Amino acid sequence: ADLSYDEFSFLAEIGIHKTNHGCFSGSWSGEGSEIPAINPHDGRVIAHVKQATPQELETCLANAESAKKVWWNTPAPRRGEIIRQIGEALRAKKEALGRLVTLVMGKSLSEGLGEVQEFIDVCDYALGLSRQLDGKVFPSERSKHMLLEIWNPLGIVGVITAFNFPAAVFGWNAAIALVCGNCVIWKGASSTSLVSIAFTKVMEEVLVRNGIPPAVVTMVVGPGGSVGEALMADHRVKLISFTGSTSIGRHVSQVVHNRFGRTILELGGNNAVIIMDDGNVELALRACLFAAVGTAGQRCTTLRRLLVHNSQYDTVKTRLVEAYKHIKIGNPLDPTNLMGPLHTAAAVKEFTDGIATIRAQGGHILSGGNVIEGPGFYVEPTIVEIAHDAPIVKEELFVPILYLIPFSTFEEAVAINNEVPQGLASSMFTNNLKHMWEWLGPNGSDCGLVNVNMGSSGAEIGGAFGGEKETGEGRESGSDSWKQYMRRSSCAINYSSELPLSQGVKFDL
Ligand code: UN1
Repeated sequence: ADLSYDEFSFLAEIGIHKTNHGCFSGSWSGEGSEIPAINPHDGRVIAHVKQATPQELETCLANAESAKKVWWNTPAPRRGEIIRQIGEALRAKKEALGRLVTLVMGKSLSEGLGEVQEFIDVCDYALGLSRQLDGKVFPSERSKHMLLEIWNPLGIVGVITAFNFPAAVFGWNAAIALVCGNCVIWKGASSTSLVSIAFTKVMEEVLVRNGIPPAVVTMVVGPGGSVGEALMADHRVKLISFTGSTSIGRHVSQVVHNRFGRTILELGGNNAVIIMDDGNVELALRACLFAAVGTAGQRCTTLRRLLVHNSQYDTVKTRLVEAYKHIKIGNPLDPTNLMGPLHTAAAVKEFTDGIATIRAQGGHILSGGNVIEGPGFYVEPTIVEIAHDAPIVKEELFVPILYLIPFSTFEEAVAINNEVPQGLASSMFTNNLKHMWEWLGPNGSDCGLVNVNMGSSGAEIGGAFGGEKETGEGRESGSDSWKQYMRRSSCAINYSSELPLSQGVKFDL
């Protein structure tokens, strides 16, 4: 067959072959049907992957169940040391892994490398955390009693990731879940399965080198309808961390909560940046360009709605339309290109359907709006003028379409920011302290990520990442997100010779 595999010499370096096993249960297998890995740049097949069957998923879970006690009895600082080694192994292969992310996802090379860097950073973060998984001690109301809390691992954590961040989002979850003493089972998007395979191989090598059962990290590539459903429904998987669309996320929530499992849901965003009358337009334009066009508009934090104060509207509009003419689009492996293709042919259809709906709802296209002819899934980055309350503006189109919306007051801007069902990322450009603090407080943005004088995307790992409303629930990565990957044991200890009851209750015979 016409495989482009041989054109990418870095693939062999990171363990990717022409045909790959799509299941790691402690050893590699793949009994299911074969799927192609398609290069979004030219639509050609890079390599093939043999998917996992539900039976192979079962092997993963059974092996993880037996590995979990070894792992959770490994002291946390030792776990941190092993995660540090995973970070080192990623550093050693950063160039090839970054290229792989770019090749199969289609994001620019700088962003592909950035994903590997984000995984490395969160490994360092987890190393620090490994000596800080602390509980509290409380004063007891009873004499010679002690109240304290101990954080224990959950067991197995399932991580289901999307195509747009095929490595970094797994990294956030895996590094934190592992340092907390959990085993991790990973189901990545099928279309980026080569990334799941390559990163799992890096982790396998480190675990084995340290004498840790490799089933501490297992991985499946498989259809959502069979393998995905079985993973979500399984009682051994105590937490499912899911990244994807709101509609699938709603289903995941129902399946997992129905069995009283836990979820972290990172679903759709509909992110706004507000440029106030005193906002720095130079800064804002640069920030908005990356936030709207970076990753070809396929981040959950992508800027979708740019709200501009009337006094600055015409300037921003003219300058932005001009800037869009200079965005270099093309093969994302060429580092001079800022924007690559969309990820799939389905995304191109989402773009064309979206443009048709925008036109039908009174939207006016200022720039772009077309599919770029030729092989690969390329479209023009697009700017649209449309009413802030048009129905299409309330939806998340996962493509590079930016809505330009004017406003006249701070209150109006905040109301528009908050009027969509999603609540992930937001930002305001202002130098007015009063407006800034209002924006961060209860009368301001209702999103999980609230920025000032920067774009909506590109969050650092140190904060807790996540959103409100239809964006889902829970937080990943930094701050105290680790607590979601553990169960809290509240412990009451009596070291007296008496048995006083709490609340002064008497119960003596
Ligand atoms: C996502 O799009 O799924 O803040 C996550 C950002 C990235 C993560 C995006 N660090 O844009």
